[in-house]
Amino acid sequence: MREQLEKIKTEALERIAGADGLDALNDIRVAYLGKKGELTTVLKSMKDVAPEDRPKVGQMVNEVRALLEEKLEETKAALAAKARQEQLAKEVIDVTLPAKKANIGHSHPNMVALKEVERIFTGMGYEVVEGPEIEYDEYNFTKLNIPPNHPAKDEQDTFYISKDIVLRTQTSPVQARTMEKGKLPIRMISPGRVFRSDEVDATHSPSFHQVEGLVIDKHITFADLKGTLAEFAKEMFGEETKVKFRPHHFPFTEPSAEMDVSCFKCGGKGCRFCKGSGWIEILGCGMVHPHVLEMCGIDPEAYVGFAFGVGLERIALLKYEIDDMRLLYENDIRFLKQF
Ligand code: 2U9
Repeated sequence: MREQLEKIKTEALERIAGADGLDALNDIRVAYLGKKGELTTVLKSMKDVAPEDRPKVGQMVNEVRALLEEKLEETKAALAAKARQEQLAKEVIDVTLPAKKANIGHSHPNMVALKEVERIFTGMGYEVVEGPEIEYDEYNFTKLNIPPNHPAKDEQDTFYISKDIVLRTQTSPVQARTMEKGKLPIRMISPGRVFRSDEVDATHSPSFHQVEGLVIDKHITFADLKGTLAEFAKEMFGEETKVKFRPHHFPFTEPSAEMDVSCFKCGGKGCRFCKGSGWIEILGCGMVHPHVLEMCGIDPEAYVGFAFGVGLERIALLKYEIDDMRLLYENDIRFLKQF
């Protein structure tokens, strides 16, 4: 019995030492210490041992069991530690590797131009106000002194949602709504998307962007308008930029004008860029029509104002020398990255 126990012990210890994984180790435990394991079988055959030898043999079986259990635990811990190490080695992160380049887009030339316009006017104390793209006919036309039979109201020029609701054709309704709130004086610009039922070509699109400006206060004159817009032109196109005003007509301003800037490409001498004239048309403007003031709840006897409107795409095309408006709507990152 003693030799049999020694043999079991030596064999089991060898197998434990050679175990290459937790599963193999468990198989060894079952083979020796399990219900039908070799050591358990020895214990069951104690009845064949002479009664006086039983305590001694019993003690030997217990010692072998304790030793095997201890070795099994030790080896289990060692194998688990080894497995952890191997897992960690697999998961190792090289923090010195360069990061993957994120594909992050680029500001649109319209946005670059708008930020510049906003910087210039907020610097002069103007507020930036935005409003809805879907508007009542009343705010888009009536309150701006555009009569029911005006050609701008034709379906060929305006997108109608219903008889009374349109996609705004200008951002002026935002100004009309601000005037109605009655908080005076007003110094505001309203940038945003506008819609006109135009065919797409190099200079037209059914949806484009405007920035309109409005100043309402006491004692405002056309000289204020000229000084403000001349300053805007200098900041936007360069200190040497000159401006000139040509009489024009808009229903919402009286008198009205269009403003040209001296060509920032040739300095006014005349070139391909300004079609030889030395001047480039940039915006429309005028003194707010007294009817508009009245319809928006402002007393035209007490208050006066000036307004202007500029197409953002037009500014972007000129400033960045882009010759086709359609390029601004393709959002090709190779194009956008140039600005
Ligand atoms: C109120 C009163 C008057 C806004 C104005 C223009 C002149 C103008 C065009 C420029 C190019 C539109 O984008 S464009 O096609 N706009 O010429 N806009 S004065 O006048 C206002 C606005 C609001 C209450």
